[in-house]
Amino acid sequence: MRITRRTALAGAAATLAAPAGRSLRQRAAGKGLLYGSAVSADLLRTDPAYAALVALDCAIIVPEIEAKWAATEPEQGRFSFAGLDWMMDYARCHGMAVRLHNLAWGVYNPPWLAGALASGQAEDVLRHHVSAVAGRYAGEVLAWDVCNEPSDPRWNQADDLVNIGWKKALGAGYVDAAFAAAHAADPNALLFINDDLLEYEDAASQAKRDGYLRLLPRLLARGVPVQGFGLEAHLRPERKLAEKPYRDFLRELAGMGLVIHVTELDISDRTLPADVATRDRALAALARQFLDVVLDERAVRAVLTWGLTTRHSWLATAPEVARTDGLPPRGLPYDGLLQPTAMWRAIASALDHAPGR
Ligand code: 9MR
Repeated sequence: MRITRRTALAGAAATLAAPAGRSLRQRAAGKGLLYGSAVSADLLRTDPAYAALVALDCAIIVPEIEAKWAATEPEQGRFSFAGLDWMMDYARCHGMAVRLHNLAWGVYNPPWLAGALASGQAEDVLRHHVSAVAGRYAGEVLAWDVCNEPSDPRWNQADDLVNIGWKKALGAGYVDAAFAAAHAADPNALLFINDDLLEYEDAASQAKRDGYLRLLPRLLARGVPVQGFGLEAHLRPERKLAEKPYRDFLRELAGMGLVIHVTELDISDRTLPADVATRDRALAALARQFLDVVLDERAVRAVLTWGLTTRHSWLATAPEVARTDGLPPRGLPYDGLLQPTAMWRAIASALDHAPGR
């Protein structure tokens, strides 16, 4: 179904469970920020109450799946753009910006890709894919996650890059090749590296921050067009945030001229007690603590949660983040019944208290 102004308005008219007062979108806009969420084209089409909340609160969306390799090039040279085309249309009708995710990652790749990378075609395959996918939406996209989760200190790689298929085939230069192809295909999109597990006090997070402070200057010095850094922020209440080192890290990124987006904020309540009030207090406190630190940095221009409601979220299903007692998770702005959570209120309040930019 193509989206028209009429269907867009019908969605917005569906019963809203949203809190009275200003939406997250409006609160963010007042500070020169974009608030938004990861979304699914299928769910936007089939769940009108969810779609109405997205239309209300989001000024920016990112497809959770639709722009990944397995979705866009399921067979070599055969591209599939139905989901993404629909989503770009949806964003245009609702006046939303779009982030697209992603162009080079070690996960959610189609089965044919490993063989193609191993058989010496890697550079052609990468260039062809990036030019077809990023080229199709050129001029319409605010930001592309070009390389997703390229660094992982647990692999202890001298070049700070995790050894995925792209690196095995092309060496560390796969990052250069991906960014060059993305820039050629869509010179207007901001090109990002996006990564997780950067915010804690533990040695792994510290090593990862240090790794990026080595890697990024090297990339920039050789002219790789990295323009943004995405902080995934899949937070865990049992791990302590490294407030000061994290602030310093963000300052360093800003000092390199990078735009920063919070790209995938959510909180796993897996280790919290069952009691809803206790859980909500912990989730709200952590969301607020994290956002207060991050929003103090003026290079941060967008905050996206990885989903708007736990009705549709990996927090409910993925074994590494879901609760073991089967209770529905609460670490997103709306619960499974689309009622605003304590996290909605924490995000709203953090936006209200953020310095303008
Ligand atoms: O939430 C996404 C899940 O539905 C997919 O199955 C999975 C594999 O594509 O990716 C999940 O999203 C991930 C994102 O793309 C990158 N950062 C971590 C996210 C959660 O695993």
